[in-house]
Amino acid sequence: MIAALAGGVGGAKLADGLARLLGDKLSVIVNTGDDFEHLGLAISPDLDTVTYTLAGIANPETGWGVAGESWNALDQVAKLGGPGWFRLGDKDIALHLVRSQRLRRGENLTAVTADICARLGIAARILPMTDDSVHTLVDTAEGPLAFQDYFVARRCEIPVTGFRFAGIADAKPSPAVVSVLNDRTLDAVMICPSNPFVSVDPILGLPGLRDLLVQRTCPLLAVSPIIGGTAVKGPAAKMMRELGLDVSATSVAGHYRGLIDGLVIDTADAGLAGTIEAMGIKTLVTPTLMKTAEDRTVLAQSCLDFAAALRR
Ligand code: FO1
Repeated sequence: MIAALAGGVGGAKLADGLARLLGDKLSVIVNTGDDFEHLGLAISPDLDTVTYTLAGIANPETGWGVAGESWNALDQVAKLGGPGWFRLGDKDIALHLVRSQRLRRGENLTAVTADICARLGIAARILPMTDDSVHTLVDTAEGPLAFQDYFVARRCEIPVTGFRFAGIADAKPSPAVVSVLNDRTLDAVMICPSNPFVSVDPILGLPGLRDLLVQRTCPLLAVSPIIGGTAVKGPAAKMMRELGLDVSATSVAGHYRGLIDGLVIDTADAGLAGTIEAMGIKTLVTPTLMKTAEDRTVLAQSCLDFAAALRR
């Protein structure tokens, strides 16, 4: 049994590699700090990205949304004076409609997600980190921005000064997440190559979650989302720079220091292994860029082998 912590596109790719190898022996715990209500619909961007990716229907160009989309509904929304900045495709809207209706009827996000995953033929368990509301706020010189306003509407252009997760103090990890992390048969926990600040920190910041990880009896490893001084996708590198950090796998190691046993870094960063090992973190140097489906399974297998070596 393996648990993976994931956010958006990069995390979903490794989760997909793990899912191809492990099937129902994998639980993916997903960030919901990006969730928001839009056009009256409950949108869970990271859950959607992981779900579509594991279902094999993700849009290969964007990484988010559904492959082969049409945009009739959104075009009509814009024509009627509604917001067109957040791109909801016709197929994608179906998921938001079904989820929103079921949440309104009183089901929780974990149950709704499980049913949608079953209907899409996904064997792995995809678990929202919480059934409670947590909203990531990005602090900027212009004041705090809601995450999607920062990410999509403002295209991550405005420099960040920090992050907050509104509601997190009153949120709980879902019972399913607690049960996975408490499972004594768990072989490893893996932090996918997701943005440490806005994808992984909301998960780690849930009350009690870090304690569950500290009490684990299996190795905890992370995969660096920074390769050769840059992020493969998304604003992680830009955020590091704006926060005054060195843009490197070493900073990722520093971020997770005291929590992880091992860090997987790219061959481009082989020269950093010594510094990271000196922090007390075992290091695996291997290709981490996932361009093809095979890259995903190869990296997933390397992570499983690394975890097995850390167990010994
Ligand atoms: N990301 C964008 O950059 N532009 C969009 O218009 C957009 C729409 C969208 C719709 C549904 C969904 O599930 C995700 C969507 N994303 C979009 C991705 C998403 O906002 C981000 O990737 C995550 O929040 C960051 O992990």
